[in-house]
Amino acid sequence: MTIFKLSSEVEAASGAGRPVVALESTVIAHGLPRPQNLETARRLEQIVREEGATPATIAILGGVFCVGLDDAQLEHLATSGDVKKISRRDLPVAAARRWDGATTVASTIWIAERAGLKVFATGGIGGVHRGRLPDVSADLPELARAARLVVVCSGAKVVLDLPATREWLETYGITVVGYGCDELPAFYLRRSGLPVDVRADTPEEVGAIARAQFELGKDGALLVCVPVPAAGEVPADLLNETLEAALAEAERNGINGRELTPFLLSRMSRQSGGATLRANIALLEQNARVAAQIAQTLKG
Ligand code: PSU
Ligand code: MN
Repeated sequence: MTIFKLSSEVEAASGAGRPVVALESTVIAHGLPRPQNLETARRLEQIVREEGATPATIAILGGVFCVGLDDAQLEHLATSGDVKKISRRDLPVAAARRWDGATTVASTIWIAERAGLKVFATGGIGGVHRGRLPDVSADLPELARAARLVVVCSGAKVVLDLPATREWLETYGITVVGYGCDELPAFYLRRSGLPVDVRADTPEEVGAIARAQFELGKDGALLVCVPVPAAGEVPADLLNETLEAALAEAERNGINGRELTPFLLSRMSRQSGGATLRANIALLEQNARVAAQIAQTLKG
């Protein structure tokens, strides 16, 4: 059974030391509504290409861990409705049972590293959830375990307990870079009031820190946090209102586990009249661009 499959394009680029950017697929299958999910998946790949890098969207199809998808595969993920959300714990089951699955940040990191990729772009990472249950996304321990990987995001999703998530990153020694910012971005918001470890203003500055980290052999992904573009930011009042309502509704309906994040994101989008959705797309596009620019500095 062949479990890993690199697309010929990704294999050629990676073999020649050309820049490649990994992209996750949970955001396509479970994070964004139709039809924006497929449009965004295609757009992210296009942006990576515009920056001279090769996109490698990662997903599981028929149990095969695919690194680099063709358009029909992207469309299948976005429209099938029978694509599972695969975190790290689900990887062996997905392979054995030949599932179709979209990979979260955690499982995308796991696959990207094994495919030898160095840069990965996403929207917002998972983290420590609010609420009574100690629900901590598998994204965090996987970020801590990874090595030789730069993860570009807009901080942790604002639905989370951001101070607790920030502490977790510090405890596990994950270096947090603010890209053009001094505060950890809060996904739909540009600021959180929480500090980053260092500010970098150019892809070259990030590349230098990444190369030092790789040379040291230090574990933990290098977490590069890019604030949502100002034009896409959700007004704080609107955000707080919709977030409170979504959290209360999740609590009332007993939504938890892997359902929780997609539930909160979709409720907030509806309640904000699409403002959070526009912010999500804007930050995803920007992160893909920044990731490709960083990948350019790490090629070879
Ligand atoms: N970023 C987005 N939208 C998303 C996600 C991230 O802009 O839907 C996904 C990622 O795949 C992340 C997952 O890994 O949400 C976190 O889910 P959980 O809290 O269940 O670990
Ligand atoms: Mn969880």
